[in-house]
Amino acid sequence: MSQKTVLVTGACGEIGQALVQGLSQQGYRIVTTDLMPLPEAIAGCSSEHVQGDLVYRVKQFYDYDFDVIFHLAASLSSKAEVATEEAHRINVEGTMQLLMLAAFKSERRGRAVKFLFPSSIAAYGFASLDEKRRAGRVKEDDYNTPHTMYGCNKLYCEKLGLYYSRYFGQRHLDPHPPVMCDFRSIRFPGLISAFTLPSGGTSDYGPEMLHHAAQGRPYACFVREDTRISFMAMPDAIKSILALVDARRERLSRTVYNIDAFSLTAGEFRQRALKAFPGAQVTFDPKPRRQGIVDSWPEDIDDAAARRDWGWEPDYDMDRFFDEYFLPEIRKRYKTPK
Ligand code: AKB
Repeated sequence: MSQKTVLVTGACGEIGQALVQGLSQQGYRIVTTDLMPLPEAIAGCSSEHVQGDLVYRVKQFYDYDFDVIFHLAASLSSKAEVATEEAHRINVEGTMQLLMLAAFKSERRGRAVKFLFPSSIAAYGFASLDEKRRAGRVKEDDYNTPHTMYGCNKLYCEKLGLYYSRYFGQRHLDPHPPVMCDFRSIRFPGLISAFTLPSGGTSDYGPEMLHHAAQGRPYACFVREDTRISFMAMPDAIKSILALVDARRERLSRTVYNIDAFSLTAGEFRQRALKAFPGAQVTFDPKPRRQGIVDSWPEDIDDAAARRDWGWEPDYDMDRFFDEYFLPEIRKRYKTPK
């Protein structure tokens, strides 16, 4: 079988770096793009790196023949709230231009370009904390009322993906409709990597607290102790992307899927940090704006559709996440004694 060529945008971000490593192990030819130069850890995995602002670079990608586009570049929730127009430009314009490229190429070569888009629990929004607590496990089509620019951007891009993969040109009812692109999206919870730190997001308190504790640095958590959302180990996030991209189209009943691993409060994060690193100094100093964002996100996610359609199952529940992934890796990284 010929080697597949893929594009990874936002390759220097947290998901980007882990995904590029995963794709490289699977033998893909990988073209990467990001505002930044590639970090050393993944430089050898990329056959070509295009550095610069994606919105102005997409035209250049019309010369390539990608089998899959992994569009990860984004301005995350906290950052997007302080630079809303810029976030809209990055999150929406960049996605729209790549979807147009995928649609054009799919029709032109008569074979669908797959388009993998990481969406987020930020696509949800609750009117109040009370509503969040009552909602429990949330399904994909419920509470689609995001409170943030980032959440609005993600939800709208999910819809754009559906449009370009089904209805673009309104030729889907033609006797011989053109080949459309194959858009697939996952709504991710907060992600935690032992190797990289997030920046610009609002679920960042989880990984930040753990990385600080492991380094013996004090951490003031910007949300209340009782704040609860879903989290996932980075290896599971990569596993989900690779599984969804490989899933047979006819098995997929939707374009957008929830996935879930475990849910815990900021206070439980602190307990775990103290247990692993007894000298850890974690305090709580809630910041109203960031607190409001996390309060609008679900406590728990219903991922039944992903489990049914493409066999989704996380490898790491909460105990396995700490005991078998995060703590062993982080101790090596920061050389923390057991
Ligand atoms: C963020 O906090 O913005 C992201 C997300 C939950 O999508 N990590």
